[in-house]
Amino acid sequence: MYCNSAVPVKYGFIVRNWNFVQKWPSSDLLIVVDSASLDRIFCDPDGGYELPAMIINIDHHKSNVRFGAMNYNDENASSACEIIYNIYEILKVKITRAVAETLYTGLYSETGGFVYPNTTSDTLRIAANLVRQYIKPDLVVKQINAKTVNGTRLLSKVLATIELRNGIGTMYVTKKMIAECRANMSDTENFVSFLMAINQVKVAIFLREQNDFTRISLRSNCQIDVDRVARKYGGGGHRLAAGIKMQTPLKKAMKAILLAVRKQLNDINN
Ligand SMILES: [Mn+2]
Repeated sequence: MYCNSAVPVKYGFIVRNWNFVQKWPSSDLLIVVDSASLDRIFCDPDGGYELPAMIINIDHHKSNVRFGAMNYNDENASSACEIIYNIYEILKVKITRAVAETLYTGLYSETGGFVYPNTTSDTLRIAANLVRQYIKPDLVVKQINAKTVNGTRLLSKVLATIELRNGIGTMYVTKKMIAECRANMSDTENFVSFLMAINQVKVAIFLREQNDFTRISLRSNCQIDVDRVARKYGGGGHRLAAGIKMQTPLKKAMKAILLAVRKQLNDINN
């Protein structure tokens, strides 16, 4: 589901990835969404969490390790929301308007507004059904794309860091830039698409400075499999979009990732 924290539901908990879970009350059921492995959802993977007996794993990452007692994994689905819609259909559960908005948000966000190569006829069919029956897409999209002034100022600073070298585009954001604009790290969520939109860019690399590591987002235009590059550094994702949490400062991370991507591009061209 499209949420950034653990969400209590009627019979258990639904969690999405990005290491937000510190602890949860004991429950019988855990539904994990959009996370390739269980350690993606914990703040501290060695924290001795007491897991419920029943875990349901709903995901579309190729790298998913099937950690659930039930695994609904489909790497051809555009998004976890696409799989969830299918589950609703199979179970004949009525979709409420709030659920429809959530599902549409997931489809829209994960396909970059229905333009990334993961957009399939299934994705569009589901989106069409949601629009026909439940939602007004313009209102939902307006909410998704709403930007703060400070976030937009930050964007202009980040765009100014763009460099292009042989089809590889890089850009970065530092903690200082965020502080200067009084923005938040969450404002940078879709910035990488601006880099990927540049016509010469085959691979886009967006680095985000964190307290003691660097978060790297990778996007590919089809030629290289960025999931493979990311996995070398303990990250992962999809062939055309992947991420890494690199335990090095930004400059060092930039060097390492540039080298790895360049090597991958060379291997393909030779
Ligand atoms: Mn996803």
